Amino acid sequence: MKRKTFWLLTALALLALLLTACAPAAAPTEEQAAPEEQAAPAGLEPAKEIVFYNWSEYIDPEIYTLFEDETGIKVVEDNFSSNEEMLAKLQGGATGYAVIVPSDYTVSIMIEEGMLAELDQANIPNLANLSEQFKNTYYDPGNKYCVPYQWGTTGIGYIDGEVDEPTSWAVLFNPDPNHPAYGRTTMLDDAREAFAAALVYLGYDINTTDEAQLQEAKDVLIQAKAGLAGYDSDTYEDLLASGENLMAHGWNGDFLVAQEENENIAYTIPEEGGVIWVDNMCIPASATPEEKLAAEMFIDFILRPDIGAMLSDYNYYASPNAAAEANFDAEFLEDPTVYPPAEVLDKLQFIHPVGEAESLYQRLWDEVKSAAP
Ligand code: SPD
Repeated sequence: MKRKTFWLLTALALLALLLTACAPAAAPTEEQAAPEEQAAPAGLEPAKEIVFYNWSEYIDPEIYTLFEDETGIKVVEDNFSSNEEMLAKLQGGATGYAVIVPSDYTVSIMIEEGMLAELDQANIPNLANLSEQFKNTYYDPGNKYCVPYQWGTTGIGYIDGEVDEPTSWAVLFNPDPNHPAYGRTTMLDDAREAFAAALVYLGYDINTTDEAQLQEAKDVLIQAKAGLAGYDSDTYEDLLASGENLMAHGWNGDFLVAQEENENIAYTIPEEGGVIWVDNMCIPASATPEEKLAAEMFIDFILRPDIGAMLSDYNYYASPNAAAEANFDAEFLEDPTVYPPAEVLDKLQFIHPVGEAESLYQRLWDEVKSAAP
């Protein structure tokens, strides 16, 4: 076995451990080829139009055209910038969304609150294309409610050559006025991601509910503000590509996409560690039966090997779809920014739901946002 292949398999095995840590064991399922055509079940007509509520710049719009050409169903996209924004909108009673894309811990919260519809897996035969480790995640064993969409990590992007590789989160939390990125750095506008970075820097569990530790994390987040140009989850990679900023807390694939425009963009996970996450396609409980059927057809379409490959080719995130991975080129499969090596994976943690402490995180985050730099 080639060294790189061995390394990739080791990394995926570690990911499997992280993902299934709290889940019961699943019976292995044979991978099967994707059917070429997906027929709608008899008796119910799918909606003619559905709304896909997704993170920004996370899907190739050509996929909508291909889906519509084949099924006649039009997909309209709406975007959110954080799990909390999407959750608040749905908790506030928003309807009309057929497919949403929450991350792992938010799936747990939504299942607990009865906000997700159970999938009719008979309408999603391409589920068989998922890698084994994504069929039995700790937050949705057996894909009862959701189907993994893409996965990735949270770290720091920077302009190589202008900024030394940030090997510690201290570069954000202990800002130095003489650092070239001082005042030209952004952090994600995302409560759980921001607290995760601060907590990992302080050596605490990123899912702590200890109020003293969270206060300490709040203090370093406020301390970081002196060196920040702002909080941004949607355009931070463009601001690096244009040269306006030199450093950003963000998601691995976004930096790789921006690298197309500025080849000096690099990505690293500081030595204290970082976040690993899986985003998922789910159907809100509020979807009508027609929307739900159309949503399941869309999810099945995304799970095709060719469409899964188009997705990663566009957003540069790793795919949970084993059949799609077979279409990836070696350069992508061996890119450590996409598939972290085992020693990095070892230092990554999933964000988990923190129950009643969710509101404490939110209150402290509001205090961070409103504090003077
Ligand atoms: N541009 C799309 C980025 C999607 C990132 N989702 C990650 C959420 C992790 N908390």
